[in-house]
Amino acid sequence: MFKAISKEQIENHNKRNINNLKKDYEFFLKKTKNLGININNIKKELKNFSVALPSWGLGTGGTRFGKFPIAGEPNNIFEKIEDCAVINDLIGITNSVSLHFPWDNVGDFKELKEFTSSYGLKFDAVNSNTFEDFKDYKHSFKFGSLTHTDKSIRDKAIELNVDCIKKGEKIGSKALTVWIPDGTNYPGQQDFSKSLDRYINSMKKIYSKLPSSWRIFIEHKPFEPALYSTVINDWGSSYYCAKLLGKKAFCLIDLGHHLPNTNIEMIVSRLADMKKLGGFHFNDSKYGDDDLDSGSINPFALFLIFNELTNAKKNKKLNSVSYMIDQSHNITDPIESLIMSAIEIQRAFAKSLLINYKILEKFQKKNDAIFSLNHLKNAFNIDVTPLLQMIRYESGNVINPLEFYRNFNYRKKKSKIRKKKFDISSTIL
Ligand SMILES: [Mn+2]
Repeated sequence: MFKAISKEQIENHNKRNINNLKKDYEFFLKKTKNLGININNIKKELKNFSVALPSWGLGTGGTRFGKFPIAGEPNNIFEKIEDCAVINDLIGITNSVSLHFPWDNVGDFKELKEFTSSYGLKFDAVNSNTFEDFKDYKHSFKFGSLTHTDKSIRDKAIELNVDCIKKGEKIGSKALTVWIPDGTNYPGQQDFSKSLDRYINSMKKIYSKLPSSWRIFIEHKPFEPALYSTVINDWGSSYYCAKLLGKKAFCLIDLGHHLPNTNIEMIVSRLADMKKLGGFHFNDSKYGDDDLDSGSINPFALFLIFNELTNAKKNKKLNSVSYMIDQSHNITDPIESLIMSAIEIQRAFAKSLLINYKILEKFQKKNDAIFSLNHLKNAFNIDVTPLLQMIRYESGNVINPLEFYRNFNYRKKKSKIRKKKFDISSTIL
């Protein structure tokens, strides 16, 4: 199988780092053994863990104030797949890519699928874009898409979503994620109830076109681009719609799509109980939306989310949950951000596996707030880095991926081949 990084380069890197890792891992094993933790079971769970990469996260992001591309960044979906392959070869937990249409349109989907498979990658959920207008459109989504007051525009938005499903089928996707920008900027601009009715009717039409093995994910967001109201603003609206649509419809939690201080881990627990938790878009945020890297601001909150997931799974309350990163990289090399983010997500999951729920339950029954928290903190405070490194080593990936990537000079090499978007002298290279 063709891979982005040669086995020899990976082995050379690992040879240089394995002795240090062995010492750290031994210490980690001793520590966890003293706590009565069975690492073999945890390793098995971690080896099954994967998080999808968003095709749109591979290019440099930006804000409305500007965008600062870097040399060697990908120009099309094929080049983005190459970058995803580099990430997956290094860390081994990102073997699927999520596409966004019409951004990722290609003439030949068979070719794209084969190209992607050649790197050992597959496709995750497909995403529809009804939040901007393209040149060839005869309609406009300025005042909404699936909830627009004009039926012909709603029909266009439905058509675009059905088109996503058809493209997704060609590449082996099994889910459609729908996020709409629909909402208002002025009180009185829209009848809240009627717009929700229009959403449900539009979604029913999309749902009716969903293949039997597929799922549809509803992604909520409280604000932006609409700044007064949003039609699918929170998990309650999302749950209501998913429930109405049927058993193939689920809620998707994008961490950044919540107002500050929202208790997201509690939403996770509720949706798991209601059997409607379908997936995640991971990122972090300080003020709003999803523009910071996963785990960069609040790793403890990320751990608490995985605590709910791990607990729900133990209690057999969890359906299959789809994990994806959804974040914008404005000032970093997206590959580096995605490597670090995927590992932070894996780290939070690993730490949640160190929690002993029997012990926690004992403290909870006694209403012992401090020892309950302390039990979670004990798991959170264990450094699982050697465990994650050892899993990468044993799986043929790289012990220190960021260090390897810096020395690999990937962007420099690609800047000579890929179309230049600007003068190289102004890059971060
Ligand atoms: Mn998202």
